[in-house]
Amino acid sequence: MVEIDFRAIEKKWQKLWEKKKVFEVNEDKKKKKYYVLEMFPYPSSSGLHMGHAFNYTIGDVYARFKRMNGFNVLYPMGYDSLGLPAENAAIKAGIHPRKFTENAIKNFIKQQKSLGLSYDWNREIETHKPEYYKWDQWIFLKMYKKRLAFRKKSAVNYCPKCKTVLANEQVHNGRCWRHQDTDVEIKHLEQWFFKITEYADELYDVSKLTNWPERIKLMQENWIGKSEGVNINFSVNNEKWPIFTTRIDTIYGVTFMVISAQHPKLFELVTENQRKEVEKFLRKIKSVSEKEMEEMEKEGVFTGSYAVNPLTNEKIPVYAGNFVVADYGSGMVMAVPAHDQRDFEFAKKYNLPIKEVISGGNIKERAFTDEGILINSQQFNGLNSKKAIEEITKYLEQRKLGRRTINYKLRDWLISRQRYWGTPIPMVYCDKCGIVPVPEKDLPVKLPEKVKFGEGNPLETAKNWINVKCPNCKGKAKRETDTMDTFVNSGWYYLRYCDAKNKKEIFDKKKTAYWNPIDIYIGGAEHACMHLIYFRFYTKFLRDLGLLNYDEPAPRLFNQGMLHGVDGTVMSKSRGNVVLPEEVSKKYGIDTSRLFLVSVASPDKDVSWDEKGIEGSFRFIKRIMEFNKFKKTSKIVESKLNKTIKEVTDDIENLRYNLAVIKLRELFEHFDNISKKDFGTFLKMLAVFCPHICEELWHKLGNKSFISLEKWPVAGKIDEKLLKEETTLEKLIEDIKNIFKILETRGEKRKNKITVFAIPNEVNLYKQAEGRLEKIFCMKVEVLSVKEAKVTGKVIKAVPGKPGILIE
Ligand code: ANZ
Ligand code: ZN
Ligand code: ZN
Repeated sequence: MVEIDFRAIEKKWQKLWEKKKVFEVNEDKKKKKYYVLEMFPYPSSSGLHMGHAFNYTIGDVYARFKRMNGFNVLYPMGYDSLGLPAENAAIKAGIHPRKFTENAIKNFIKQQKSLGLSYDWNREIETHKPEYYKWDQWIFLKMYKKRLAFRKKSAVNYCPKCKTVLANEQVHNGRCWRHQDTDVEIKHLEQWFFKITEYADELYDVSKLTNWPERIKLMQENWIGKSEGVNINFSVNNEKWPIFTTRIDTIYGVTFMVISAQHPKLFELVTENQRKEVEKFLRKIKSVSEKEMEEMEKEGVFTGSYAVNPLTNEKIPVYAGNFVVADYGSGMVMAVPAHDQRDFEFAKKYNLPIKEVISGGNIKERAFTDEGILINSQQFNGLNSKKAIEEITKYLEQRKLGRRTINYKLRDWLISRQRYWGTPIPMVYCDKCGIVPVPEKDLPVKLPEKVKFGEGNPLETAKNWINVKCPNCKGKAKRETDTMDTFVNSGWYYLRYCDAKNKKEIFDKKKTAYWNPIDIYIGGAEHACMHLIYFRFYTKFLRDLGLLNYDEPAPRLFNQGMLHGVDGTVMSKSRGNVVLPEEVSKKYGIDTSRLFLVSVASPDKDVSWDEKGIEGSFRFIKRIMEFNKFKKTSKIVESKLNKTIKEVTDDIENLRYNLAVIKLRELFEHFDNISKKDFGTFLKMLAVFCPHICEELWHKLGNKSFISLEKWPVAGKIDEKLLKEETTLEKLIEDIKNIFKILETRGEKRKNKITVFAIPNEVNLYKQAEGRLEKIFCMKVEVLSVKEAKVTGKVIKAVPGKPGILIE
C-alpha cells in the first residue's frame, strides 16, 4: 500500500481554488442567489481548534451543496476584531492591541484556509480597520439625527483603583476583577445609548422568523419581555410619579413604595435627616445583575419622603431598595406585601404593615400571589381579579389618574465603553455649542495609535487626539473618549459582505438587495439574545433609513451542536481538552476530520471527539483513494446510485449530514460493478464533505473541471423491485458467512457444497444468484425448493426472505 500524501493534495487544491477564484462571486441577475453565513468570529489569539472546525464545516458543506445545485452562493468570512481580550492582552503582555489582533487574524485565516472552507476571501472584513468602523460611526450619526442615539445618566460599575468604569463581566463578586480587595462602586455617569426600545414591539414579533428553533424564539420573547399593565400616578413631594403595575387589583393593599437604589432621582426624595442612612446603605449594596437581584435578600432604607395613593389618599413611606430595577417602568414600585413575595419579605424585615386585599391566602406565612376575590377594596369588593383590573383601570382612566401601558423588559442599549479597542463615538464637546456630531465628511474618527494602557480609559491619555476644533464654531472642543460596545460591529456586518470594498457608501443598495436576506444563518445558541436581537434591530433601523427592503435579516437560523472533547465536556482551551486541526490533518488529512465531524451525529446535536471514530473515517477515505476497478455499472448499482442521489440530496438539504454519509458509505460497498462516470457521480456527492481528495480523484478520472463547481447529480430511474431483491440476497450472503464463522470456531473441516432451500415462489430469485454465490464462497451452490428437502429426508425450514441453508 502506498502512503498517500494528504498534505500535498490539500495544498495543491487550496492553491488552485484561490488562483482560479473558484469561490468568488458577483451579483448575477440570471442566477438564484443563496447567502450562507456563519456567526462572526472573534479572532482568538489561541487560534482555532476542532470545535471551530466543526462549525465551519457545517456551513461549508451547505455552501458547497448549494453552489453545486446551481445557486450563486455568497459565503463570506471576516473578523469581529475589536474588543476587550486584545486590550487586556495589550495590558498584560505590552503588545499594542492592533498588532496583537492582526497576528491573531493572520493565524486564523491560515487555519481556516487549511480546512478547505470555500469562502469568497475577496470579501473578507475586519472590524478594527477604519474602513469598516467608519460605517459604524456613520450609522451612529444617523441614529443621533433620529434621536435614537442619546446620552443619559446611568448607573455603572466603577473601580476607584482603576479609576474606570467596568463592564459587568469585569465585576467578580462585587469586586474589581483586577483588584480583588476593592469593592466596585455604583456611579451615575452620562453614557451613550441606542434606543432599541423604539423597536421593542416589532422585535417582540417573531412571526417572520419562519425557520428559527422554537427555543431561540422563546428566549428572545422572554428577553424582550412584554408586560401589560397600568401606570398609576402616585404623588411624591407634590410631584407626579407614574408607577407601573400588572396587578392594579391590589391597589388598596399598597402599604409602602420602593424606589430603586440605583435611581438617578433617588436623592431628590431623600430628606436631610435620612441622607446619612441612605448613603451608608448605598455603600453597602454591591452591584449585582438582575438575576442575582431575584435571589438576594431584599434590603432597603427609608428615604424620609412619603407618597400619596391616588385612590385612597393614604400617605405611605417611600423606601430605597435593592430589588427594584432603576430603568424598568419608572424605577419605583407600589409595594403590596400581602400579594407580592418580594414586598412581603421586605415588609417582614422592616416591620411594615401587610394588608390583605385578595381573599384566599394565608398571608401570615407568605404572600398570596394568585388571583382571587377582592376584599378591603371599597366599591370593588367582591369582584374577581380579572374583572377588578378591568374596572379599576377604567375608573383611573376616566379620572386621568392612570392609563393602560405596555412595558418591555428590553432596555435601551448602553453602548458606551470606557475602553480603547472599540469604535470611537463620533462626537465632540464644545464649551459654546455643547454636544456636536462630527460631520460625515470627517469620518472615520480614527483611533489614535499612541495611548497609555494601565489606569483608566487609554483614550484619555491621547491629548493630541482629544483636543479638536469644534466643527460648528471652530473654537476649542474635546472628543468623546467613550468607544462603542463591540456588538455594534456585528450588528450589520452581514451587509458589508455584500459590498466589502465600497469606499463611498456603507454599501450599494442594489447589491444588498440582491443577496439579502441571509438564507441560512449558522451559529451557537449562546447568541440567542444579545447578538441576534441587536442584529435584527440594526436591520430594522437601516430599513427605516430606506437602505433595505426587508424586515428580518435571517429568516432561517440553524443552531449547531457543540463538539466535546474526549473527557465529555465542551471542547475549549480553558478545559485543556482541545484537539487541533493541524495535528489531526498531519495524521489523517483534513478531509478525514471533516468527514468524521459530520458523520457522528446530526449537526444540531453535540458531537464527541473520538480517536477510534476518526480511524473509521480514515479507512473509508483510503479505500476510496485506492479504488480503481472500473467496469460497466450493473443494473443494481445503477438503481442504488440513483436512490442514494435522491436520499442524500434530501438529507443534505435538511442538514442531516450524518445520514447522508451513512448512505454514501453504503453505496461504496457496492462498487464491484461501477463505471468511471458513475464513480464520478459518487465523488460529486462526497466532495461537499471531502473536497480535496474528491478534486484529486475527479482529476485522475480525466476531468479538467473543478468538482467543486460541477452540477449536483440528479437521480435517474430507481428499480425498487430490483433493489429489494438485492437486499434479500445480501441477507442470505450475510447468513452464510455467519454459518462459516461458526463452523470455523468449531474447527470443522472444509466443506464443499452449499444448498439453499427457498420457499417455492422465491426459488427463481435465489437461483439467478447461484453463480454469484459460487464466486463469493468458492464452492458449488445449488438453490432448491424447500419441498425437495423433504424428498431427501432432511428437516429444513424456510420462510419468506429467509431460506434454509445446508452446508456439507
Ligand atoms: C404591584 C403588585 C402587586 C405587583 C402584586 C405585582 C404583584 P413584570 O411582569 O415584570 O412586568 N415592578 C414594577 N416596576 C418594577 C421595577 N422597576 N423593578 C422591579 N419590579 C417592578 O412585573 C411588573 C410588576 O413588577 C409590577 O406589578 C410591580 O409590582 C413590579 F401583587 O405592582 B407589581
Ligand atoms: Zn480595579
Ligand atoms: Zn462650538
